[in-house]
Amino acid sequence: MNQLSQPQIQELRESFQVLDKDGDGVISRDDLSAMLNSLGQEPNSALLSTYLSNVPSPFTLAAYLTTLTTHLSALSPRDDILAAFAAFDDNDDGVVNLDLLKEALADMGMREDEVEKACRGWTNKKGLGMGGDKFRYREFVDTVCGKAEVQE
Ligand SMILES: [Ca+2]
Repeated sequence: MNQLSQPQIQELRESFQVLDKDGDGVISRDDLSAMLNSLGQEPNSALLSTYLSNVPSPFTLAAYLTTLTTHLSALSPRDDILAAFAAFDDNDDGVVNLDLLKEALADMGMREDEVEKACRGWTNKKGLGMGGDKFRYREFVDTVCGKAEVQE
């Protein structure tokens, strides 16, 4: 997985422009120093060299995107997604209230039909004493991201 979505690229492009203080398309030692200064840091020369030795040179927008894409794909999306659902799971039983979840996803900018489609198949219909439809998120994550087994 090596693809960023358009909104992600746009966001990264904007963050690059913030880092590229003098706007010449390359994040240089001076840019980095100025950025750290603006964060209240006073970087010494050795620290700057350490940062810059970890990134491609010249550190252009293309290099920046490639570097961040590599870092992003190294994260574990499965755990991130599980953690996001678990925040709605008060009694930790692997299901969440579907209405709450729908609201949250809508808040995150998902359209209602997208939410319906995403939740279909992992939903327990409302039953007596159930207090509303439930979404079986653990099964959902297992299906979408694969089980937690380590491969390789
Ligand atoms: Ca620059």
